Amino acid sequence: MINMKIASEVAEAKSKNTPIVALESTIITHGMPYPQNLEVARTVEADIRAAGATPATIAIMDGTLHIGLEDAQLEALAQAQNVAKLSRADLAICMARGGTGATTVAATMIAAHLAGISVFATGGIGGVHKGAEHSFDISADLAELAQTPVTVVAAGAKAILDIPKTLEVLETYGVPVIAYGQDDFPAFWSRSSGLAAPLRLDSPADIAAAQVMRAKLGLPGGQLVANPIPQTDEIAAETLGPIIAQAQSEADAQGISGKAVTPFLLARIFELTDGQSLEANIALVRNNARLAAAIALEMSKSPA
Ligand code: PSU
Ligand code: MN
Repeated sequence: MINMKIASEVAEAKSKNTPIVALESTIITHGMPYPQNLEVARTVEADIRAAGATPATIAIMDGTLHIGLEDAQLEALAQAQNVAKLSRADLAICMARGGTGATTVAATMIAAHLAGISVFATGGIGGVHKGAEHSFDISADLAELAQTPVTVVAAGAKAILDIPKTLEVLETYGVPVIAYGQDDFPAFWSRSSGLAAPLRLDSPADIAAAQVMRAKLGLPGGQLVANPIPQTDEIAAETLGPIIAQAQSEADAQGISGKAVTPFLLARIFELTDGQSLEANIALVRNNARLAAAIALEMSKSPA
């Protein structure tokens, strides 16, 4: 038996087989500054409810795996300092020691699957970092997508990553990378990365049917749905390019490595864009939450 607490709202949705959307907590603790992080966490949950699904924000608190957080827990997490950032490698140790930690995409997928939730919305996934040919910095999110059957809705991969290499690794791992409603693979703050996505689907029903078919075929793993940021909220790639390059060279100069890289880059880009990157980030997470709810709704009609 694992120490898992399913929030009452989520438990009710499960028993009625109504749609549920999992949400990660690293975006709250390491991806955005307080108090905007708390506001976003609440708003995204509200978006999912408005779309007819139940949100389940996932985190480890005092050794318990929480599937769905009460508002007071969300508030505590948003303000907490030095929270662990948990991925596949450190989830078990944190729980075994009674610790507290925020879940990345990889750890959230593991937890969602344990709780019987098959759709998850986030901002962007981790991927292959620029310079990975030297640093070997490849997010555990990619290997997770290859083995855990959860559909992850993200706005593509952040432009802080090496997008061509990220797509190559996903292809090697056999992860379906599906652009939603367009041909191009989106680049988080921008609608296009300039690269075509390997696959394209135009409806939540098709995305749900694809995941169900994967399970029927006995194929492990999930799918990455790459949902472009709404047009009105995007930041042009040309504007961001030099800023990302500056943040990256600062990270290199300061010897930032491992888990610290992504949070460092996000925080620097936030400062260097005077908060504009955060506005875009909020808009795209909300957009992803709405699409994830629509996919979850379709999945609840045809359980695998
Ligand atoms: N995307 C965001 N904000 C974030 C992250 C992704 O817009 O905070 C987090 C996710 O939790 C993702 C993690 O799983 O960064 C990737 O970290 P790393 O690159 O260290 O694997
Ligand atoms: Mn990494």
